Amino acid sequence: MEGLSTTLGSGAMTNSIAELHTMGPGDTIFAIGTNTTECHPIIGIAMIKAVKRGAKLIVVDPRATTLTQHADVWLRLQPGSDVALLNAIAHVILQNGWEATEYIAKHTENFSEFKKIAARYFPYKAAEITGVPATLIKDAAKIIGQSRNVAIYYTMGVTQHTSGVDNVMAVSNIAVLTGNIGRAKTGVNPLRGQNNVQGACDMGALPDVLPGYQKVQKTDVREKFAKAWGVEIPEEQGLTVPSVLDGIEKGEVKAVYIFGENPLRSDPDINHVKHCLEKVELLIVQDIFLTETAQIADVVLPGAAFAEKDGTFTSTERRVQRVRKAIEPPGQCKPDWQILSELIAAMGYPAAYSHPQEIFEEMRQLTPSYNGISYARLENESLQWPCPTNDHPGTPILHVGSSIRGKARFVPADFRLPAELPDKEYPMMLTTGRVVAHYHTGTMTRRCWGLRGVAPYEMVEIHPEDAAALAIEDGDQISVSSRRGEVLAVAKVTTRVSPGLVFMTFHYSESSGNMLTNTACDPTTQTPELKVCAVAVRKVKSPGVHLADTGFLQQNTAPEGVFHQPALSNAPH
Ligand SMILES: Nc1nc2c(c(=O)[nH]1)N[C@H]1C(S)=C(S)[C@@H](COP(=O)(O)OP(=O)(O)OC[C@H]3O[C@@H](n4cnc5c(=O)[nH]c(N)nc54)[C@H](O)[C@@H]3O)O[C@H]1N2
Ligand SMILES: Nc1nc2c(c(=O)[nH]1)N[C@H]1C(S)=C(S)[C@@H](COP(=O)(O)OP(=O)(O)OC[C@H]3O[C@@H](n4cnc5c(=O)[nH]c(N)nc54)[C@H](O)[C@@H]3O)O[C@H]1N2
Ligand SMILES: [Mo]
Repeated sequence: MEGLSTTLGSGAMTNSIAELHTMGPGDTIFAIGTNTTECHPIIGIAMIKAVKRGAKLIVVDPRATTLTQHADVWLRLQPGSDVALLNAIAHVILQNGWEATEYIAKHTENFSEFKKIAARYFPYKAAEITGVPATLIKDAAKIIGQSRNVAIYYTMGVTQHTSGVDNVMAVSNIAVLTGNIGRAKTGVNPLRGQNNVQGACDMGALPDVLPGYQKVQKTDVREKFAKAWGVEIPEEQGLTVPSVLDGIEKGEVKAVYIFGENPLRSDPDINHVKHCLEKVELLIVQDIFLTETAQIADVVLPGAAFAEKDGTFTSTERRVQRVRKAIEPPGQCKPDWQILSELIAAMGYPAAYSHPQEIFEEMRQLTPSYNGISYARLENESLQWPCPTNDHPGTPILHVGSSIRGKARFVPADFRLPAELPDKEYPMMLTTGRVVAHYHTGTMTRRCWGLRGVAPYEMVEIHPEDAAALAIEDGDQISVSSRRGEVLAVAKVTTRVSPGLVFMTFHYSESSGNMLTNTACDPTTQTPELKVCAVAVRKVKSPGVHLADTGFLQQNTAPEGVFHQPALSNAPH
């Protein structure tokens, strides 16, 4: 299906957030690998409200979250076993004839192949792989198969695996099988993480595409851009992050220019990342703060923050919105577009832009899905792409009447094990993710004393049985180690995780989960398996944690422009 695979390539939601406000009896929300209330709270609250109005909720997550508390069915699977679970759900749907026969006949291809694979995934077999009782798999399949509308939402619990692409395909197979595409309150909806990650991908911040997902390997695409820019466009695809690091190791990558990322905390296996970034000949970092990555850079370029610049952001539902400068950037900071523009000029290309609007105008001429979006229109409204012409109203729902856009292709996949599983030496499984109070590597949120008060240090979730076996009590300082490194953190003894599983974030520099994570990647997207690795846990000392041990007090001197922080004697434990 040209249509659906284009959408998947863009990682965009097929549908719109506001549809959640209209869901109720007869509708189902299928949330898989997403801790929506902590990571997309506005959407998470809309989900819970829909459930209160009578919509059903199915949640697939190895950990208890706020969503699992509201779920009609919670499928508590072993991390990394989603393909087996989803294939078994498809198996039950097919066995009972709940598939959308007419939709499949009209709008899809490769159904017979898919049926063959699904037929092998008996619920009792999937139960052995996933740890989810077969009865619950059948319950979930029944709700999905019999609902009028099913809207699927997924995020990193699905993608951050060596089988990430298979997981995403298995998710969309369920939507296609049940005909839940191209209507309100349905769709395949990956919730994007940052305010403008959708926009960055739309603009070609990916290795293989130019703006608007136009493939760099297509001759006509390269010719179009070459003509507009007056330069030759290389035919070769760019590198993914893991291959940049490999390239440094091999001496093939000489310079790295990082902006808006802190890979020395956000990429797996920090020791390896550090080794590579220290080795590269030239490291340039452009950030709004002097991050760990910036501290080892040869050149630091100070960027301006969101409120200090003009431009547009494209949200997770493909909505392009105008952002307006509210305050002047401090000191020598400049908006990213201006730094890049000056750099291009210094390198001899006469592209002198004076305002982001000029860049937007140039971009939309070359990007069909943005062609009808202009600053003039954005003065009064926001628009969802594709918006091909000046009088086009934008597109809240993709693939309406999907036969026009080509057929949906079933892409069946078999379950594969994660790259690293617990063994004698590292007997527990670690999965990593987020808590509501902090954002990624904490460069911004750990500068807010209120948020630091809510979540001052890493709390490793560990099941009471495991804790008891290791003589660990809630609040003890523990060590978590993997084949790649070791960190100290505080134990949070809780049934949020199952026995054998521990959960950590990557928000805290002094105890970063990424000291431990595995660099094994999905073979297609090179997304690392941040959701599964093997670790060993041991007690370091008790009782309790002292804030000084966590680096919290040392870092507590307020940076310039930040409120001085009150004493934190009553910090939560
Ligand atoms: N507060 C806050 N909000 C954020 C962010 C932040 O750092 N802080 N980051 C933003 C960004 S960039 C992103 S990408 C999103 C991420 O948003 P989410 O993907 O929702 O966040 P995570 O905590 O990474 O993981 C989601 C869930 O996946 C589950 N999980 C782990 N392994 C598996 C598995 O094998 N299968 C399944 N089905 N589930 C699994 C975890 O238990 C967790 O509940 O959040 C965005 N929003
Ligand atoms: N273990 C583990 N690791 C993970 C994940 C996980 O679930 N587990 N999730 C992964 C995911 S989904 C993501 S998205 C990444 C996030 O990884 P990163 O993007 O590396 O993490 P951030 O801390 O958000 O870094 C963003 C940086 O941009 C800076 N910044 C903010 N605004 C601007 C601006 O306007 N201009 C410039 N130039 N800089 C700015 C901030 O100060 C910050 O240093 O982490 C990944 N790493
Ligand atoms: Mo993300």
